[in-house]
Amino acid sequence: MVKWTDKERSMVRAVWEKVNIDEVGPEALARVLIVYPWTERYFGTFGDIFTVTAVLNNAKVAAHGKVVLTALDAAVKNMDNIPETYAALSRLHYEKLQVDPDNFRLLADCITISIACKLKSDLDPQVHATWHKFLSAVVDAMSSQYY
Ligand code: HNI
Repeated sequence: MVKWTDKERSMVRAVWEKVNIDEVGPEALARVLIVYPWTERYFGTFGDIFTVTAVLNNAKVAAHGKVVLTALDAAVKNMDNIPETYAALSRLHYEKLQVDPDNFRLLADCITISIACKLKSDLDPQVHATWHKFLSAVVDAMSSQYY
C-alpha cells in the first residue's frame, strides 16, 4: 500500500483543485491518441479519429476524456485505498476492453503534461514528483486485476 505524508496529501489535493476536468480530460485523451496512435484501436466506436484535426474535433473523445478525468476524483478522495477504488475498473479494462496496461502510464503522462501546460510554475519539480507518485498509484491500481 502506498504511504502518504500529510504534505503529499495536501499537494495532491492542491493540484486537483486547480484541474478543470472539462479542459484537461479532453486534451489529455486527445494527446494520447495523437502521440501514441496505436491507442486508436480501442476506440472503434468513436468514428473518425484518424487525423490530428479529427481527434481534436471529435465530441466522443472530448466526452470520454471527461469521464476518465472524473474517475480520478475517486482516487483523490481515497488515497489510502486506490487499488480497491479501481478494482472493478481494472477488471473492465482487462476482461472487456482488453486495453494493454502499458497504455495506462502513457495516459497518465499525458494527463500530467496537460496539467503542466495549465499550472505552469505551480507544478514545480516537488509538486510534480508528488503528483507523479499519485498517478503511478492509479496506474498500478488500474493494472492490478490483469492476470
Ligand atoms: Ni478507460 C472506459 C477510466 C485508461 C480505454 N475508462 C472507461 C471508463 C472509465 C475509464 C471510468 C467508463 C467505464 C464504464 O463505462 O463503466 N481509463 C480510465 C482510467 C484510466 C483509463 C481511470 C487510467 C488512468 N482507458 C484507459 C486507456 C485506454 C482506455 C489507457 C486505451 C488506450 N476506457 C477505454 C475504453 C473505454 C473506457 C475503450 C470504453 C469507452 C466507450 O465509451 O466505449
